[in-house]
Amino acid sequence: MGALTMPPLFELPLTIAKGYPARFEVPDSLRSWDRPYAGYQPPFYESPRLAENDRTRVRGGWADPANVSGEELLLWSKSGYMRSYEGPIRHDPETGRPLNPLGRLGIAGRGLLGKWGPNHAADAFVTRIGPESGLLEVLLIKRKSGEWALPGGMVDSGETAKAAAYRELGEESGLSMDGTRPRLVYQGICDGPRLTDNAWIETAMFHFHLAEHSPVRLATPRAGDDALDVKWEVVTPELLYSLYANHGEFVSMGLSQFRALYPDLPERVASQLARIPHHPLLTSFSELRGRVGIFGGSFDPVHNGHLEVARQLKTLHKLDSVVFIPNGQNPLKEAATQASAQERVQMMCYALKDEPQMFVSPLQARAPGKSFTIDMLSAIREEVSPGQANLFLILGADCVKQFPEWKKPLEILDQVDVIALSRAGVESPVESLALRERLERELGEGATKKLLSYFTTLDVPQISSTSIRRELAEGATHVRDIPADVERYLRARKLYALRDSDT
Ligand code: RP5
Repeated sequence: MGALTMPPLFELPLTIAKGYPARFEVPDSLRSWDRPYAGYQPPFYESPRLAENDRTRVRGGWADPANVSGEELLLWSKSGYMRSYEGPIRHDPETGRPLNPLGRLGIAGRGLLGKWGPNHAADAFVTRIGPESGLLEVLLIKRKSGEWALPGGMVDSGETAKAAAYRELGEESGLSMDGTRPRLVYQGICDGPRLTDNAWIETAMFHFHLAEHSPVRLATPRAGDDALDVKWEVVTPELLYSLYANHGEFVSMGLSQFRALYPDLPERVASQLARIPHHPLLTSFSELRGRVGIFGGSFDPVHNGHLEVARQLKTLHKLDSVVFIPNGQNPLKEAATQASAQERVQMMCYALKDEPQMFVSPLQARAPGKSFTIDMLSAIREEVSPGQANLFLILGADCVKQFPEWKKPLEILDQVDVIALSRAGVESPVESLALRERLERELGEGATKKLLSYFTTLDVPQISSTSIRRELAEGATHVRDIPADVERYLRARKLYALRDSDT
């Protein structure tokens, strides 16, 4: 059977929870809050359970009050009381209500979710090599809806996400993970039937892999709390598609990182995992090992030239993985015809879905305003030490020329190796003696040597995002040089097209 492809996060059809009114239908091209949509009139819905559990009126209540003023909601996100993994929270300019980072979902209010804005959850992705199957198995619980899911639940007030993952796992499966160190796989928004325009679920998913000698590997799980049943199940592509919400995507993300972490898996498991769709979204660097290429840029949109550069560098420099990091953008300054940072990450997810060991990080896309390379690298270094991974920063010739003007260039060179690029057949400024002398004057001899030590000339086609945007704006019916899934996505969203008639 051919490999099934896992759609990147949040391109799943939105489901709807019991009791909710029908969602106001939103075309993909008007999903983003950046695009004006005068006719948008979603129904307002809040379950009566929220008022019954109002924390300001009921002891132990888990819901925010309904009548919080716009000013107060703004204050909650300014003070950090309301906090999102996805970056700064946007608010509706009229009501002050927090706006779902996924865009318009067709229902206003909080639905069944207690908190305005992010409702924090934690999920446990527990794996073992099955004693009988000899294959990788995942622990699943049956939700009340009858769907199978990863064990997980809402984070209690004052509790950390990691503690919640341990607790939920214990409550729902009876298994205690003491002694097994989990790895953070994903932090961010989670699809599901309960999401609305003003309230959403964000989860932190932790991977517990039970080693051969772990006593828990052979323990029998017992369903508890709100789980109807619990089981170990061999991981297959079909299983992933059947799981609750986008838990299947979380599993595929976890396994993509797991493969990068354990390249020497037993052969049966390696061929089992080769059938699992690759999920390139990487929200934590802690799982990476070895030689890691860091490829920043605007990728507006990503095209085949970017992919070819990454493929060639991966082979030439024996990189274990390449992480693309689309740069951020101030949402207030976004031009109407440019893709938002979130959309550029999404396009990259499509572009990399058949490129195992290539990932896309939303690190910069989630950072507000202008973000500097040194800050990005320091954030990465907080998660992955030099002993764990060697970072190779991939820089085009123009960036090399400007490098001395960057913020803290010498510190950058302390943190990483640099792969300076030029294209075959074009005389590169990087090769010119004048440039080398200027760099030596401005950076010193040792730093210049480091900057140019992996200088690489590649034979890649000349493709530019600017000309792709121009072609689209001029109404081209087919654009060469971008992956088909990226083209499908940007057309559905009407990105880069003239949009006068949309609103
Ligand atoms: C999902 O809802 C999260 O991934 C988490 O598993 C779950 C939390 O909700 P409850 O299980 O508490 O309903 O979206």
